[in-house]
Amino acid sequence: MSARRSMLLTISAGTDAFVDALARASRRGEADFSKAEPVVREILDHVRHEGDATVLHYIEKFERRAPRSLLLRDYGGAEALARLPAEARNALEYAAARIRRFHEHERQAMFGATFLLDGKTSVQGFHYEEGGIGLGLRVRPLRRVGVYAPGGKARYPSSVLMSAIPAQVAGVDEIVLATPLAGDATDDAVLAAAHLAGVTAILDAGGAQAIAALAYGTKTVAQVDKIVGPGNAYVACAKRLVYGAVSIDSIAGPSEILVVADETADPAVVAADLLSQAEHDEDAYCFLVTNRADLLEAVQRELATQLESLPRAAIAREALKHHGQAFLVADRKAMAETADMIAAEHLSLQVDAPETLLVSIRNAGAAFVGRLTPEAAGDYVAGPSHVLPTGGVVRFGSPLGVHDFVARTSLIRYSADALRGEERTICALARLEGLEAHARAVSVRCVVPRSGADKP
Ligand code: HSO
Ligand code: ZN
Repeated sequence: MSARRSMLLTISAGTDAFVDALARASRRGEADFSKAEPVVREILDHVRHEGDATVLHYIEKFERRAPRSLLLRDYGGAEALARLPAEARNALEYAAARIRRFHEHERQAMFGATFLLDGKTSVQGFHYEEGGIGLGLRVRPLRRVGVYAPGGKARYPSSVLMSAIPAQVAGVDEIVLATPLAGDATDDAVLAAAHLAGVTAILDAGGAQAIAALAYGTKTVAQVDKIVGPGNAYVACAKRLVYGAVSIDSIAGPSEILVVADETADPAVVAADLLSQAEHDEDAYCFLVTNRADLLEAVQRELATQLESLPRAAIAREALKHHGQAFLVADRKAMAETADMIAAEHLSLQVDAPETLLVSIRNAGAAFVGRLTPEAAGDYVAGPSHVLPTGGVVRFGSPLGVHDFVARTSLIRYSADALRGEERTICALARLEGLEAHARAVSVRCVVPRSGADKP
C-alpha cells in the first residue's frame, strides 16, 4: 500500500513501493551541483588570482552590500554580549559552557594521553619503545581554521557555538568566523556567540567568495588549514572544490530527522519533533518508522493540528510535502533495519527500551534516546555539536568535534643496534620493489663504526 495521507506519505513494508522508497531515501545525499559549479569555479578562480578586490566585488554582486572592512579583528563581541537581553545572554553563556564541557570530555577521552617529547616537554599523544626503536604519535592542533556560518534565514548563533567551540577546545590558535554581517543590532547574537566561542577574527563575507578567501588567502585574509560549518549549495560546492588546498568537514545538506516510534510513543511529541526539523527549510527530511498504524494515524492528525499555529508552517508544509515519509513495518527488528538504511543525521528513539533498539542501529549522527529527549535540546544546549553529517554520510562520517581540529605526526627513532637488527629485512623489502637507494640509505648507517660514531 502506498497512499498520500494528510501529511506523511505512508509506505508499508512488503511492497515494491517500500523497497523503492527506502532505496531513494538512502541515495538522498547525491547532491547535484551542476547549476552551482560553473559559477563557483569562476568565483574561486577570480579570488585566487585577484584577492580582496574580487571578494568585495562578489559581496556587492551577491549580497548587495559593501562592508567597510573584510576582516574584523576587534569585532566587539564582549560589547555585543553585554547589549543582549539578559535571558538571551544567559542562554548563550549556558549553552557555551555545556558545549565546552562536552568537548573537553571528548579531548580527554580521545586525545588525553601525553608523553615527554624531549624528556621535559609534555605533548599530546603516546610513545613507547620496542627493541631499541622509539615509536609514537604526536597529536597537534591545527593552526588556523575557518568556520562558516550562513546569513539570511539560517542565521544561527547556536551554530557559531557548535562549530567554533570544538576548535577552541582542540587548541586551534586562530578561529576565523566567515559570516555576512547585517551591520545593525541583529548582528549582536552572532558577535556574542563568536566571542563566547573564542573566535579570533570575523570575515564579513558569505557564499563561495568567503570560502575562496579562506582557502587561498588574500592580502587581508590569511589562508586557513581547514574550513568547517554548514552553508547553502554554493558554499557546499565551493568547499568541495577547495578540498586539497585546505581540509573540510563533511558537506552539509538539508536537516533530517528520523523518529522511530512504537506504541509507547506520544503522537503529539512525535509530531512536534518532526516539525522541529521541518521548519528549518523546505528541503528538510522528516522520516517516521513505526510498527503501529494507529500511532501513524494519530501523528498525521497531530501534524495537521500543530501546523495550524506554527509561524513557519509554510516552510514546514513544503518539507513534509517533498520529504515527509512514514515507513510502516512489522516489528522492532525491521524498525532497526529501516533506521539503519536511512542513516539519518538525527535519530529519535521513542520506543520501549530505546538503548536495546539502539544496539542494533549502527548509522546515526546523533541519537536522542527516549521520548523525554527532544532533538531541539541537542540543537542548543545538550553539549555535542549539532553540526552533523547529513544525506546518509553518517555511514562513514561523525559529528563535528575536537578530532576535526587536530592532526597527528608519527615519531620514529632507531638506535644503532635496532637498525642493524632490521637491516636485512628492510633491504630485502627495498630490493623486492627495485628501490636500491632505499636499501643503501639503511646500509650506509650499518657499517661498523670507527671510534665513537655509534652514538645514537
Ligand atoms: N537542527 C539543525 C541545527 C539548528 N537547529 C540550529 C536550530 N538551530 C541542524 O540540523
Ligand atoms: Zn534544528
